[in-house]
Amino acid sequence: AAPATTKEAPAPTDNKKLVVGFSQIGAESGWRGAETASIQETAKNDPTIELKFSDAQQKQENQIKAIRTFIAQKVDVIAMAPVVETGWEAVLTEAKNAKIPVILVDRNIDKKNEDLYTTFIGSDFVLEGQNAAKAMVEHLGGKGNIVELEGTVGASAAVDRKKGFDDEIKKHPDIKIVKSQSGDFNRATGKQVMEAILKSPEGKNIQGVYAHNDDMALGAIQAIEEAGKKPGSDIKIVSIDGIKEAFEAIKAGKLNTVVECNPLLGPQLFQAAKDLKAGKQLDKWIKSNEEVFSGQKAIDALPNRKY
Ligand code: GZL
Repeated sequence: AAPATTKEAPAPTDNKKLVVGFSQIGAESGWRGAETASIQETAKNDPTIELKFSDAQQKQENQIKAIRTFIAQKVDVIAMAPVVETGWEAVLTEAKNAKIPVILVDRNIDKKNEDLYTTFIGSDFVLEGQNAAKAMVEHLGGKGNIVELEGTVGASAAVDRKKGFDDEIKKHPDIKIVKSQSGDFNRATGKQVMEAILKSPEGKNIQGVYAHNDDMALGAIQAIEEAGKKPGSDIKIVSIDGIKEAFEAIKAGKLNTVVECNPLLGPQLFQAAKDLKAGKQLDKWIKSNEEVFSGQKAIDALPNRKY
């Protein structure tokens, strides 16, 4: 007779996993891709976490739908990167009524709705804008005309990076922002906007470009080169994020300063979710600490950059 097989005793049922629903904006930039990878990898490597991930393809209504689905699925925690600051009151009130805590990641919502989320994990965008302006002032020697490529209209990262930069530039009367337009945090759109500006009357006399993220800066660099000018020397360029391609552009002399904005928020997100479920009190803002990179400092940092 066949030897009796010793059936493995069923593994003890895992303690219930912590179920986190995450509504991601989309895949508009290298930074966004790095953030998605960080969140998905952190969850994959943590057996106590179940991640329900939704990509909204840049549409707020898709984020709202995803949050409603998470509520229906009775997830433990809802997390999201809100594409814009407004329009969240109804759906986040539904989450509150369902007693599901909400964690904001990398973008914030209107201050008037701050009772509708537990914590914001992300950067100080006003400070990033100020740091970008200080670098630009230095690169221009205190005078010149600037083009500003803004992020997604209504996104907290764009609103605050603009505020931080423009308020700092106002202290320098010989520096003028001659054109400010959204490139939607996207490389192709940033390039198209820069091409059009270079062809316009203002475009004849530009000494600097401030881009709210590296992807639009890299698009602008292409447009400047195609217009026969030298990015990084004829036109100084300052951007925010710190993706590897921006460090490589600094090394190639085509970009002058990048202000780092940390996308590797997976570990902080899931730690905050666990702390919440353990009944711990979270700070209202879990702030990312970041650096500013130019010249040799950027070149030396390049080999160690993780995104
Ligand atoms: C910043 C994030 C921004 C990045 C862009 O926290 O919201 O969105 O700077 C991304 O690259 O599109």
